Amino acid sequence: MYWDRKAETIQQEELEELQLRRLRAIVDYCYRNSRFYRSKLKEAGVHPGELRRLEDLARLPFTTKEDLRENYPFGMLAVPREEVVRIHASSGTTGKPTIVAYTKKDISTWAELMARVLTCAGVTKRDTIQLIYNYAFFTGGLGFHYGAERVGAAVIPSGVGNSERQLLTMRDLEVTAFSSTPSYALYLAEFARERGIDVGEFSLRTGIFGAEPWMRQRIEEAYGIKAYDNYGLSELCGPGVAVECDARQGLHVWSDHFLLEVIDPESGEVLGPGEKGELVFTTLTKEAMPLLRYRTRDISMLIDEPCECGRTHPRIARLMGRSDDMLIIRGVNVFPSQVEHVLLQFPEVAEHYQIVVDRRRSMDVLRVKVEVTERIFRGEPEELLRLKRELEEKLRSVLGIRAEVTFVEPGTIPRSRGKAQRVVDLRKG
Ligand code: DLL
Repeated sequence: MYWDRKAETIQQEELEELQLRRLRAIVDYCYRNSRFYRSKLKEAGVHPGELRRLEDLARLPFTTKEDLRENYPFGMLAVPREEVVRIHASSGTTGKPTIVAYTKKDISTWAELMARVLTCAGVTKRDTIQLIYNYAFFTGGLGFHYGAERVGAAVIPSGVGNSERQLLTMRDLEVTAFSSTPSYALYLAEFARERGIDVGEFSLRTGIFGAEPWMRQRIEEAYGIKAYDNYGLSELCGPGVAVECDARQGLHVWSDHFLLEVIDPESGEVLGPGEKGELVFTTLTKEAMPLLRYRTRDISMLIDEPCECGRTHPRIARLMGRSDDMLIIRGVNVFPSQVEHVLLQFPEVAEHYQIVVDRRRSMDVLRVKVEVTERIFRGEPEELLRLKRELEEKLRSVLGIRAEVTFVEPGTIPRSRGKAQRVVDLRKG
């Protein structure tokens, strides 16, 4: 099932022609309308007219989050202020926030891409979808909202918080689809379990999750649904950049609107399919804040094989981490996602964990605090010891360094309504 069959199954050659046409137009547009890009392109010695092939993209300079911060709030705008109809912002955990602005057309394109996303996850006008997002600066709420309305589903804008009411709504209104951060989905399932409510008995059928790394199996089991991964970031629009189809063998990137490159984060060199690197996007159709070669810091790789769903848009593997999430522990590169991957293989472990890095006598130490299930926590000490040993062994073989596992009581690792805070690095203080 497609939302826009023609756009989603466009032939490779035609897609590349469209991309080149749009690329030339957007670079020219940036040159003419954005002071930031005019000077950046001049500095790099590139004139828009010189772009003849898609490969010429590699001649353009990168844009970074730093550029957005330095030009806060409106320095990246390519339209007059009166053309802006919406502004979202990132949380700004590291200093100034970054803002994203949209024109009327940008909002409409976004809704269209979200309609494709929702259709990929099997959502139709016959569905009732509950959107459990913070409907504020965060792009998750309104992004999904506009897309679901476009699809014609009945939308419940339930926002975050008040878990009891969320569950009541889900049950009484016979909700068939929902979307939230994966952390909140897990929290809500736990909240229900503690009150003896079986969410698996609700009418739910499908769920769409993203915004942070997540474990599919736990969510699917708890709710009895099929769960789809979707990827996006505020700077590009919000959710709506890439999504899994029914095959769930990678996420299709809507490449008629976002031109993707995968680069080596150190050298900036463009990598080929199957090579792990940083995702870089050029927006092909954005008006208010177009971005050329935007470095996301997200790590994944290109899957360049035809997909059984018939969509021709290239796929990326599920995200493997962020280059700025990478911890260097005793000289070894450790991604939090590697730890999560190991934990997921142990059914005795609950979905909540925290990675703590500390320094003891000038040596880095890695500790993984994990919640185990109630039965294990109260059970035989030998069993706990065996589990600890197995986990530590597996972590050591995957990470290449020793990690000390400690078990904590169920319910003691902080829960999040938004994105979870998985890493605590005490070395910096
Ligand atoms: O998280 C947009 C979004 C909302 C995507 C709802 C999906 C669902 P930001 O707050 O700007 O935007 O955060 C973007 O979140 O660079 C990734 O590091 C991470 N991220 C997004 N999707 C995924 C995913 C939204 N599916 C940042 N898996 C990105 C892992 C993800 N990480």
